[in-house]
Order: sequence, then C-alpha cells, then structure tokens
Amino acid sequence: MAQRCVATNGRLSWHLHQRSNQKSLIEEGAASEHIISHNVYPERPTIDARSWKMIVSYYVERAPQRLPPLQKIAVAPSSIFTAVRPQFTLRPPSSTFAHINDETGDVTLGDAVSGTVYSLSPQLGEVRRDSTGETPVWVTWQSDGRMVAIMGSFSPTDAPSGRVVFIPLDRSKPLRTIIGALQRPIHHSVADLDSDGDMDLVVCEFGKWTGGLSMWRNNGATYDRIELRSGPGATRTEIRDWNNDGRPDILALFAQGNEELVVFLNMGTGTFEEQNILRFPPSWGSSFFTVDDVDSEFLPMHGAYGAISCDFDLDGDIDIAAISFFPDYSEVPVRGFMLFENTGNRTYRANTFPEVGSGRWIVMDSGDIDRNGDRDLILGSLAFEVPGKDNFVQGWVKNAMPFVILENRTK
Ligand SMILES: [Ca+2]
Ligand SMILES: [Ca+2]
Ligand SMILES: [Ca+2]
Ligand SMILES: [Ca+2]
Repeated sequence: MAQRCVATNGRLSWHLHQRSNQKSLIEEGAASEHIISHNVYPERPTIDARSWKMIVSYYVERAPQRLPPLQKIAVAPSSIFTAVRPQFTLRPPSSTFAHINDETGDVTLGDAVSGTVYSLSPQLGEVRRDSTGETPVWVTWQSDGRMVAIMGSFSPTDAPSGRVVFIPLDRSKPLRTIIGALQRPIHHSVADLDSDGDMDLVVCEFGKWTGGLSMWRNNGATYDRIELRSGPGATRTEIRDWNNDGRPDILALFAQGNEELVVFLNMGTGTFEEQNILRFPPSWGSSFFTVDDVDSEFLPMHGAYGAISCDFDLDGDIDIAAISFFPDYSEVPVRGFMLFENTGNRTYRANTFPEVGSGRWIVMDSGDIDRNGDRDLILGSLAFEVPGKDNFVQGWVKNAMPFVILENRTK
C-alpha cells in the first residue's frame, strides 16, 4: 500500500517538474476554474527534485513487501437474517443508495446507469420512477416529498455538475432543483441549524481535487451558502447536539488526502468552530461512519465500506452489520456482508447469508420493512469490475438483482 501511494505521488511529482505538462493535467471546462483557483497543480515545483527523491526513498525503503494478513474469523450462515430476492430487476445492477423508510417500510433505490430514483412498496413492487440525471446518490424524506443529491458525474471530476433536487410526493408537481452547480455532492443532511424554524441543509461535495463541505441556510425562497471547509473528500455528516449546548452541531467525515472525522460546533449566527476528532492515514480510504456507544474490539474485514450498529437480535446488546465493496473474491463464502453478532464480553460471532455472492454490495440501510418490530436490512449492488474475475461481473449482470432484503427472523 505504502509503495503504491508513493509511486502514484512520484508520477505526479514528475509531472510537476515538467512545467509544459501542467496544462495537460487540468481538466477542461468549468472544472479548470476550481483547479486553478485552488492551486492544485502549482506552476512551479514546490520542492526540488533531490528532496523529492529522498522522501520517496524514505518511504519505499521502510514499506513492507506485503501487508500482514488479516486475522481470519470463521463465518457461519446467519440464523438472524434470511435473504429475500426482489422480483424487481435492473440490468446491470448499479445501486447508489437503497433506503427503507422507517415510518412506512417503503423502499427508495437510486440507480446510476439509468439516472433514476425508483420507489417500491414494502412488498417490493415498483410504485413510481423519477428520472434525475446522472447518479442520484443520497435521499432524505420530508413530509411532502424527498430530497435527493445528484452527483452529476459518477467519474471523478471537479466540474460543478451536481445538484440537490426535490421530488414532490404529489406527482402532478415537477421535480425541482433546490441547489445547483455542486461538485459531485454525495451526501446531504437536513436540520434547522440556525434555529429560525426552517430546515437548512449540509451538503458534502466530494469533488476530485477540490470540493468542500457547506451549510446551506434556508432563507425562504433560496439557500445561502456558508462554507465550512473547502477541499475534496467530504463524504458524510451526522447532525446532533454533540456538545449538549442546545444547538445542533455537524460531525463530518473527510476521506480524500486528509482523512479525518471533524466536528463543527455550532456557535449560533451561522458560525462554526472546527475540532478534529480522529485523523487517519491517507491510505486508509475511509468511506463511512456511524456513531454508537460500543466497547468494541477491532473487527477485521477486507475492503469494509459501510456499517450499521443496532441490536438486530433484540437480546439487549449492539450487533454490527457491515458490507465490503472490496472483499477477497477468492474466498468462499465471499465476505461481502458480515453480521457481527454480539456474544458478550467483547466477543462477536461472524455470520453471513448463503447468497452473499449474488451481488457486489456497495450501500446498505436498515429499517423495519415488514413492520413487525425487528430491524431488517437492504443491501444495494453495483456490478463493478473485479480484476481477473470477469465471471463475477457477468454473473451479477445476468442476475440483474439491484438489491437484496435481509429479513430479520427474530420476531
Ligand atoms: Ca433554519
Ligand atoms: Ca451544540
Ligand atoms: Ca444483540
Ligand atoms: Ca422486521
């Protein structure tokens, strides 16, 4: 891992030493303004070639030839969850979110290839579809409709081609853009941050080399931007009153370059105080966080991509459901989903379901889809290349299964 990082940066540095190439690195169109104004590729090298070589050798000489193998834990078939395959199909499966509405059990699915938001009943029949443009990626429910973040471009770019839209429940009303010209927005949260009685937004613009995290203050007709942090990698936020002073604060994950968890404490009047909570090495590839009171050991899982903590088996302790988008595909069963069932004394039993290989799980949500008092799971699949294993992708495409429901058998 360390060697690969250094090699990648080495190429970048080499480019930076060829001044004539600076232009070729900058994306054309609207993205170039962002890249140039943020000085992503400086006109002149920021260090001399000799120093750069010394830095490279420092890391290469100390990097291990191989990463130490993860501790293996046995996986058993889950006695808690049973997989339910939906009749609803999409080919290829390219789910970008899969959401269970806690109040109703309704399912909302984002599909990258068709640029569509699908609404399904709790019985998984299609109720409606809304065309949104490229890659709807996050949804929140309001009383009269849904807010959806649209990335604008699935592929990395700095172009401001994303937006947040509102899809009214009333089908006679059209979909409307709430905030436009965003740099690959991948997440939004809704809360009344300025305590004036209306809902404001916090939008993560992941971007590529640039991007940012902003609060969007609701002024009635439009939203005014208050930038919290500029830079790429804003991934996810959770709004709660983290310091118990009565004002809602923003916990945010940044996952590009400076990987860290940061809290923005709400000082009122639209100002925030930024405090670092956790910082991770830039090679970790942070992708998700959730907050719960868990005394946990480190649970090994290659390519872990998302986790939900919840007492799934209703025995009074918190279990952890996790998905991996980059599992080891030579393993059977492939560890694309694991339920870490809490067995007390900080020990966990790892479960999965027999059909775990039938999708490449990229998104997950929990909710009580059958309204019987226990929490079920939905896993969304994206048929994405597995180097050297074409048969996997072909299988997923043929299967055309955009998601699976894991029905909780506790109740
Ligand atoms: Ca407000
Ligand atoms: Ca607070
Ligand atoms: Ca439990
Ligand atoms: Ca249930």
